[in-house]
Amino acid sequence: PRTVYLKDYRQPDYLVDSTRLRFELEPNATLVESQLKVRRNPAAGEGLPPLQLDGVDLELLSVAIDGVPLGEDDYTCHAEGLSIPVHRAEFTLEIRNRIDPEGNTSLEGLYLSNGMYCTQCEAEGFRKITYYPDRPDVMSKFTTTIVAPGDYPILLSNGNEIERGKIDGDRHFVTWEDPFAKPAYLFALVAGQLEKVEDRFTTMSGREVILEIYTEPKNIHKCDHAMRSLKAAMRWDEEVYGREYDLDIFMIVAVDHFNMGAMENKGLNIFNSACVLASPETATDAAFQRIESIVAHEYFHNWSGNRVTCRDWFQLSLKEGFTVFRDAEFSADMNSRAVKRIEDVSMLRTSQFAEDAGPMSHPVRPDSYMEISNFYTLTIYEKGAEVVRMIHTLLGAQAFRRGSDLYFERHDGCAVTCEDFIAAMEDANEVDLKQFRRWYSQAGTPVLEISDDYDADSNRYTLTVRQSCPPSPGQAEKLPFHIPLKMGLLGADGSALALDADGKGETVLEVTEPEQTFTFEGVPEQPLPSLLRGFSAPVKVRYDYSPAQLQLLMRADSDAFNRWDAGQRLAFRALAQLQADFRSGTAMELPPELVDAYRSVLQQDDLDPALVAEMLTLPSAQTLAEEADTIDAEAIIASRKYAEQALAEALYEHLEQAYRRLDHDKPYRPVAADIAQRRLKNVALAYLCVTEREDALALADSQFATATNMTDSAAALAALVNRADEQRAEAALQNFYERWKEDDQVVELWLSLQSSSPKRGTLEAVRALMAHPAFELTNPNRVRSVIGAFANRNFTQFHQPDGSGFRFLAEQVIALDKLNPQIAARLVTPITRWKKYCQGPREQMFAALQSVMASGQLSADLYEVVSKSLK
Ligand code: BAL
Ligand code: ZN
Repeated sequence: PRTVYLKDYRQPDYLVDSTRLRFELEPNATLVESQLKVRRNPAAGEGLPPLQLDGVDLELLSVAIDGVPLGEDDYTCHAEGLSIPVHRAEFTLEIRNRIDPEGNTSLEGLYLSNGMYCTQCEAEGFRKITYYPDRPDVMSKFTTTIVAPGDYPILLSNGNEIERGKIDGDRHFVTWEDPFAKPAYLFALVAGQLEKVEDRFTTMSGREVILEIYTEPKNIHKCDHAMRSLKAAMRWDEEVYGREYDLDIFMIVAVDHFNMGAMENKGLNIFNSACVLASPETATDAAFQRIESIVAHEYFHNWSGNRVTCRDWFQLSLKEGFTVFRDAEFSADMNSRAVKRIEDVSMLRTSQFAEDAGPMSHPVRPDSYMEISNFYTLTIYEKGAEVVRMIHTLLGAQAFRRGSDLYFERHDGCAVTCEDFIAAMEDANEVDLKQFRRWYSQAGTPVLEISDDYDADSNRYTLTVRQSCPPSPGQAEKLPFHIPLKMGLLGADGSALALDADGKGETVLEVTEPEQTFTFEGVPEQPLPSLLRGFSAPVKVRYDYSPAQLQLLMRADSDAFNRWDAGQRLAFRALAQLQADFRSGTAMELPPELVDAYRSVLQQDDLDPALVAEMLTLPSAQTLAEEADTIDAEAIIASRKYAEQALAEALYEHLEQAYRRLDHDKPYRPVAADIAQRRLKNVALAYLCVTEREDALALADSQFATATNMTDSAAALAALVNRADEQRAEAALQNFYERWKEDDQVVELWLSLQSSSPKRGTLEAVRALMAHPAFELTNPNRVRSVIGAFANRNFTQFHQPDGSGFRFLAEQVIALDKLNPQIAARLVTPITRWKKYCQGPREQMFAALQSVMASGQLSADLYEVVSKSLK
């Protein structure tokens, strides 16, 4: 495969003012007719170079220019598209081609999912539908006619419906017109036997918009939450960003076979069923919250992505980082702000930091790629969102809004760059973000080493901050970043100390130098610094806190995020010591301060129960692995297991009280206060069951038998699967499956609970699940629920010392690559991090990765990841 470089970007030679498409749907032979009004791009230079169109896996039937058919010698058709000589600066191009939706298992382009036609075009899927300049800076007005037999009653595309009717015999058609110019990646088509839930939304200017959610008939009762979330998101975007919806109709369709979570096609969002369908009986709180945030994310793209789109795919974070920031703020407003932040930061620290330190490390705006699908990463999305958040922190909410207003106004209808986004922020506020731009171009996670000094005679306190950033592929040396370091100071009793004469209790230090000192005058006592409040920058902070200082921060910091973070640091210290003990063969013993700290968290009645739940949760094995210089999986597993057991035993009565105190009979509502209660209740239950005591398992049995919502039911099942004996766990699993086997989303939960269980999810059990009728290698959700859950969420079984987990993953990746390269390339990730492991697993992972490379012709997707990881 070829490498594409940002530095080679050139404007498109030709523009497409309008695109008319006509589809005659047939499972194996869909006819696609296109009519493009093409025009030489005056900004691209002189002369009339050949028109280059992208096209993959297409059967070309005919080409005509201005109504005159071209012969086969009049153009060149190659594996990646068509090259057509051009003689006029403006012309109409007509192309007919055939495609095979049924045979399309890559789930890019047009394909069939449970008999429903649907599309996925981002990033480069449109070229699997027809020949086209498939690049985001070619924006065109689309009109789409879909012709299908009568057993496909619902025919949808982007924009507004303008015509429908019957054709010969049994067939019918619908024509859709999208008045907004868009790149091909935002095109969508759906056809099937679908039912819909309908609602209305009145926009801030008083326009009425029709809202429709389509699903298979059996799921029609699962759309209410998505509809509620959609309306909340529409209102929020008006209130917070001044953005109004622009078409008369907004549609969402749920699809079972989908590579991503969802897709923001103009006016016709297509969703992975798992990210849109929910009912209290079948979906957990986590699923409800995920749906709320993804529905909002896709809706927000209508402005940050569709109205203003990306010039090229190197700019992907322009729309994704900004939109993730927008959806995170929306979720924070809808739920507990602190808990949302903790969840996002946990994920970033565990998975994005690992990506940033691994072989696929890349800047938020990459310089090159082989296959763009590999760059839908945590770095582009989550770190990209952190970069936007830092601008928000540096400028403040009002100035940020001025910047976003200018950005939308200046670039409406255009395909632009990350540079344009920053420039709008600068121009609207007369600020200089020159150095800040390095966040877009430099990869790796910066480290802040912080030390301090207090001079009691002068009441002067100084903080010294040193920043560094480890090398990453292609970037040995890094220049200093511009880092917002939000902080405050605590006195010995935990009260906030004033940072200046005005009594300010919190500030944002702007770290810009390799080493920098910040001085605070008039500090009356030796302070305790609370650093990087709210995780104000995606960096690692090293400061030598004592256990007592961490306990004080846990108890008294005004920043809820840092209270949690102090607890994590305390747990980290303890777990690091336990790992050292394990390695040296010393008996493990939990430091009493960790037990004390967790006990007082359980006793603090004024805390949000969701925050308590987070504070009681030990750093995951994956997080410990990310933090380690060399990963010793055995020591990590042993230390965590020991710590969990010791905490559960030491705090048993407190946990039981917490469990019993929380309301068990409330009718289900997916609202923050109730979610928080259920979360704490179920964290307590999980801890109690760690002891494997009969009275704890009896609580799980009872909760499992009486639960009226999936959150409680799944938590009880997980406790039994992870802690009860074989027979008891099996009985619960059987019972659950019999009850829910017709429900796809619940079956996926059932699969993933088993695959991710350290006790039940052995490799043998995972192979057995793959032989279960519920498993399907062509369905990404099933693959993620079984193979993905095993490799990413079952640290214990995946890292078995014999290396069998790694070999298994390699086998599955090889098989999957032939069906769905995007999924294969994503799934291989855990073994690409071989360099960080100690010798045994390092060699085993490397060998597994080599076996993938040696297995034959790899897709471009998989080849890029594997070849970069073997280096
Ligand atoms: N654009 C791909 C799906 C998403 O990020 O919304
Ligand atoms: Zn997105």
